[in-house]
Amino acid sequence: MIDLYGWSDALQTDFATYAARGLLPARVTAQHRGLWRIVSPLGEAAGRLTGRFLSTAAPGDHPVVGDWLAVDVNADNGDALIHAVLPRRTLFARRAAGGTGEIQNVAANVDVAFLVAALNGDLNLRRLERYLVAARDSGAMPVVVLTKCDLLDDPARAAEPVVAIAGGAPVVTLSANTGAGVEGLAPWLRAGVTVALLGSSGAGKSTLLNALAGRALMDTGAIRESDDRGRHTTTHRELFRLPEGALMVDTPGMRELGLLAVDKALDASFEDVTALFATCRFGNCTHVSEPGCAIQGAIAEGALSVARWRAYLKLQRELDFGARKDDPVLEAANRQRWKQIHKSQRARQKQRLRNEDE
Ligand SMILES: Nc1nc2c(ncn2[C@@H]2O[C@H](COP(=O)(O)OP(=O)(O)O)[C@@H](O)[C@H]2O)c(=O)[nH]1
Ligand SMILES: [Mg+2]
Ligand SMILES: [Zn+2]
Repeated sequence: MIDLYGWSDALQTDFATYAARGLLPARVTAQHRGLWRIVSPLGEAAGRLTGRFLSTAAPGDHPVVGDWLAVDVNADNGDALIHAVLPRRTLFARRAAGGTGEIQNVAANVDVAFLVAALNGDLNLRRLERYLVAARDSGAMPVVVLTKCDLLDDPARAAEPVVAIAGGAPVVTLSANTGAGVEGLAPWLRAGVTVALLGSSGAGKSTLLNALAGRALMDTGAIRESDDRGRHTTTHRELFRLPEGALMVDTPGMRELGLLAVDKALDASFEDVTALFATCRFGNCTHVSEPGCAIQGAIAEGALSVARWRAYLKLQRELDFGARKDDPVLEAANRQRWKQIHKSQRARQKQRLRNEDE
């Protein structure tokens, strides 16, 4: 059962100490107030945290959708007690709205982040840049998904500015309504791969999920429009199994995506900008008015847009501010996470090269 939800031999190895205590592995598929819907080898169940977990864990350690757990399932009523959250391979988090700086974990163990935006209306490049940084920082692979191409005469042209800011992330243009372009997502919709849908409300996330699933798993804006009883759209996060075997997490739109990334994730998303720094005449160039500044030069030539340069500065300021607010422990954890991500990336790369050799 949990094999269908992405359980792997590597996870089984990590689980050995819990298995020895008689606990079962389980994955979080949805989260409600103080209650988690989980799947374990015994099927679906409702899980609660043990008293010990509640009294010792920080809120950041509480389970979120996508987490792997060690649980104890009560054979009589099927309820589960959550003893532990297994180490997270990736974690998508944000600074919550309202300036409190509170960190909110959104989804764990996501392999691929679909950053969903509608091609029609106001396609906001600055917002996408922000999502790209957050996705890279989570450890997941970002893929930009541009929806509603059926509403445009020339969708490829509308997608061009997005390709320019995507920092090498794949960009897929599609329509969930007509099915055009949906096959472009196939490389990531493989068995055991966890994909998260992220993006503004109304972008078409739930419609895409339903189209891929072949049935209405989540309410969409379309239902709300045709139903005057006011059924609402996505208000919670939930993980579903698609027919091809991929796991997909739908999320409600986030009005604000406060960043808490490390500089590396920002730089990876803005390689076109950061590559210029090395070619400024002065090593300590502030890129404002120094002679021989490569940034100002690129802007003058039209090779770099002022809007993109400003976006970089804005996100960097936000990160500096965030880093100061963070406690050092959190910052250290963040860096540790990056180290691990890079390690596994290197391992994957090696594996790939080895496969090519064979
Ligand atoms: N024309 C068109 N409309 C779409 C498409 N995908 C979604 N929509 C509409 O966009 C609105 C918002 O969709 P929804 O899936 O609820 O967005 P979400 O908030 O991101 O989950 C609804 O009215 C959908 O019918 C599409 O591919 N083409
Ligand atoms: Mg939705
Ligand atoms: Zn400069």
